[in-house]
Amino acid sequence: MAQVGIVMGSDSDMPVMAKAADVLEELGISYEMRIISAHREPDEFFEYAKTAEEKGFKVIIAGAGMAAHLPGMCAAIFPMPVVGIPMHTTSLGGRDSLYSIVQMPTGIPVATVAINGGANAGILAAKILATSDSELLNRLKAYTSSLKDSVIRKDE
Ligand code: RP5
Repeated sequence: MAQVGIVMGSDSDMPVMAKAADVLEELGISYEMRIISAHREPDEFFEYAKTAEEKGFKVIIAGAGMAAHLPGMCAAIFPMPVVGIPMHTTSLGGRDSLYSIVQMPTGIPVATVAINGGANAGILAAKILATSDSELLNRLKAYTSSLKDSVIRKDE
């Protein structure tokens, strides 16, 4: 059973979303990845969001661009945390995506990472899961230490 659902609005989002998946794999977290457009296939989207809890997801990572309603609509339906990734766009540089995802109404938050912040979305999802998984927390600590080591190496 997958712990994390990764969902994106288009296959054009895949290069960014794959970075979230890479982090989850590195940390030993199971995930299911889907491409579902909330606008182009609303029935499929609602089915996905409504069944996400019974499928066992503890977090959803949702990425979309432009009028990026997918993460917010996941948060409206799925009762556990949703991490949103705004996609960079050629017309407005991703500000359209960012504002669409981050400006949620009170009561329906989306934990929004930076534009194209796929890796950080994976890390944030891992940190959420680590609040109730001490072994994962240890793996996350090792991951964070490895980042520190890489900074030190660059300084030498
Ligand atoms: C959004 O529109 C998707 O998330 C994607 O970022 C953007 C463009 O989609 P395509 O026209 O490339 O399919 O729904």
